[in-house]
Amino acid sequence: PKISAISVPFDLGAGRRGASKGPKTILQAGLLRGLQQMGITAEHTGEIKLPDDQAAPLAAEVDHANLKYLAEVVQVNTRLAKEVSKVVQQGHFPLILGGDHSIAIGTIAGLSEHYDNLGVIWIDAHSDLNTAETSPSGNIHGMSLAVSLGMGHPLLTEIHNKQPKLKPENIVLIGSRSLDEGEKKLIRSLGIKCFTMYDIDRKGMAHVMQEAIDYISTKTDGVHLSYDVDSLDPLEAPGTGTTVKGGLHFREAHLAVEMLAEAGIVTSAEFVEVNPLLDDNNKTSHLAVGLISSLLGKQIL
Ligand code: DIR
Ligand code: MN
Ligand code: MN
Ligand code: MN
Repeated sequence: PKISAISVPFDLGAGRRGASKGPKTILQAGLLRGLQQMGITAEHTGEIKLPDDQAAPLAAEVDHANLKYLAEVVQVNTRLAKEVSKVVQQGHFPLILGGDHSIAIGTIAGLSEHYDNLGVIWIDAHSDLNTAETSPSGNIHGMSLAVSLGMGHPLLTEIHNKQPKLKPENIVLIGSRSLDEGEKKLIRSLGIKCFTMYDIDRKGMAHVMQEAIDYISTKTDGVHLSYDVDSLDPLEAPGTGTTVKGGLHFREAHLAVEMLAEAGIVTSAEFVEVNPLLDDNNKTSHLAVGLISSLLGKQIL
């Protein structure tokens, strides 16, 4: 299908500013031109409108509840959910360009309107399974997957109505290496499939991806790929807000999306946490373009 790229220039869900500039630098790195050269029809539907100042008073009120910029996060994600839903309705493939990872709340909310059993492949150094009660930071980008499971502040979980958006058995985490105590407990208690860096080292990325694809494809009616670039090793992806050593190598990161392309199961995707202010010559934006191209079918030969 046609690719509809949606920019979300939002970074208040993260602890540091700059991911708001990610969509522009990813586009400037030649994303659409590259896709067109592959024979793919791709359009840019535009930018999701940023929160207005009206959001500020509510935000101040709830900052104490360990949910930083709650009102702004709610506004942006409500708008994003509508846009994503519209793109699916049109029969196009939603490709969301972040922005910090809090935008997964809106993406998944919009998708959930169209899928009864949405699968999510979450490639990230983190699991983003915190709630206000377990979060060490109060940053909502560390809570987006929990919100999609129906856990967290009602203003977040009730975005775009349907509740919960996701079932724990339809999630696969890949690349995890920085998990908070509350997140580990949740992964264990809900039985969420989790391939940590240990598993990737032990079994190899090809084996892990095959297991992930087999696990998720039989029981879901659509698969969303949520790709946080901090899953990569900081040597490959320096332009991101919360780097963690010991991450995916360049080829492992590409193999993951190449195998997803081959399996033909992915129905939507988002690439998040590219922060050009922390980057080295837009290296991380170019990396994102390479990963997106591979996901959409680019092959070496
Ligand atoms: C940490 C960091 N677990 C938190 N999370 C990040 O603040 O909740 N997620 N950086 O991508
Ligand atoms: Mn159309
Ligand atoms: Mn994340
Ligand atoms: Mn992360």
